[in-house]
Amino acid sequence: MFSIQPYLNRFQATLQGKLLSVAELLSVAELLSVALAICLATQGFGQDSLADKSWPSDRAPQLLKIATWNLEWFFDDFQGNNRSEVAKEQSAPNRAEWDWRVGNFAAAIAKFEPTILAVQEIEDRGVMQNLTKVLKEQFNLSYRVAFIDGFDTGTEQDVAVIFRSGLVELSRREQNNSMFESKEFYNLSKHLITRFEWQQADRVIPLTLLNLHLRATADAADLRQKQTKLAHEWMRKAIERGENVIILGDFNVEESVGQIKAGGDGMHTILGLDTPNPKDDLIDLLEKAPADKRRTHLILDKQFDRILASAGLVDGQGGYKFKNIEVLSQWNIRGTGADEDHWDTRYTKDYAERDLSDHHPVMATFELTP
Ligand SMILES: [Ca+2]
Ligand SMILES: [Ca+2]
Ligand SMILES: [Ca+2]
Ligand SMILES: [Ca+2]
Repeated sequence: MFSIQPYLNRFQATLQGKLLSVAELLSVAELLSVALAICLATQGFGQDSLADKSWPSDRAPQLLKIATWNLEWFFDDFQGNNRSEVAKEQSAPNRAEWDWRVGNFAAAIAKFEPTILAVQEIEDRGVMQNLTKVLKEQFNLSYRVAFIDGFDTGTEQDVAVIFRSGLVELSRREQNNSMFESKEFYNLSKHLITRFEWQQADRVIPLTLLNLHLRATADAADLRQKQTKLAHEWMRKAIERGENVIILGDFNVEESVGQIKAGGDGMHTILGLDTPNPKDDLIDLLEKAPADKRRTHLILDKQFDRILASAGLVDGQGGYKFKNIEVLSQWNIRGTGADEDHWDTRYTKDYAERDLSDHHPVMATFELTP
């Protein structure tokens, strides 16, 4: 009987031979890239070394302006991509209302021109692209969007970052199993890590930024505390090594500047003050705002929105030195004053009077050190 098997075997052997040689080639390439990585690592990848002279990083801006703003249910009028009832309810009621919001947020952002703006309560990448399109077309400001879909299926809210320059990497992190089983941590469904690098002469200035939206309401303090523990743990080693780290966003914390204490609402934890090593501590920049200008909420007398920085960004060792922090309520409040009824009139208030969000933008400015 004729059998095809020997031919098949020969074919397979030939194929394997070829695959093997491809695999061998690959492993040589891999070895080379590992060797290259080791060379780069021994040269150092820090602030004072240039990893690759052929591809300098984006030019370091003289003023690095880093802002955070909770855009309050920044959801477009298309509900076909929403599943949860609350997401549908909170979406813009129609295209005209959505265009109004996008246009007015863009106009506000154009007033303070942040290098990096971390945002919370946004629907998805698409709404951020709506915003950056208007920033470009109407205000001639180029921003790009950094976004990774999160896991808050209840609200469908996400966080994102828009930026003028410098982005080289973005990611999200997860707890490992031992962390999960310890019950000391609580998942951060809304977070984004972005890494930036800027070039100043022969120096590369890196920055790792963690944008957070923590659990809301006073009774969630226990969960929020566990979320802050996770956030700090993720950044701890980088802070210890003296790298430039910023954690910012809507922390929803009840603790105001000056009221922070161990076992409180998470501020003590996220600032690294629970760990004995002072090298993993961060600085709450809102402390440096005038005492009567720290409120970040439109309706509540709260300081929910914070920007925390590693020591090198305050003393200037990191390539940028902290200059000032401002709560920019003037670009959020419109008309004659803050709308006390904002939560009930977000889409019905007179356009001339209507405020943009229930949170104000907060911006920290850093100056390039010579
Ligand atoms: Ca939608
Ligand atoms: Ca979403
Ligand atoms: Ca510490
Ligand atoms: Ca108003």
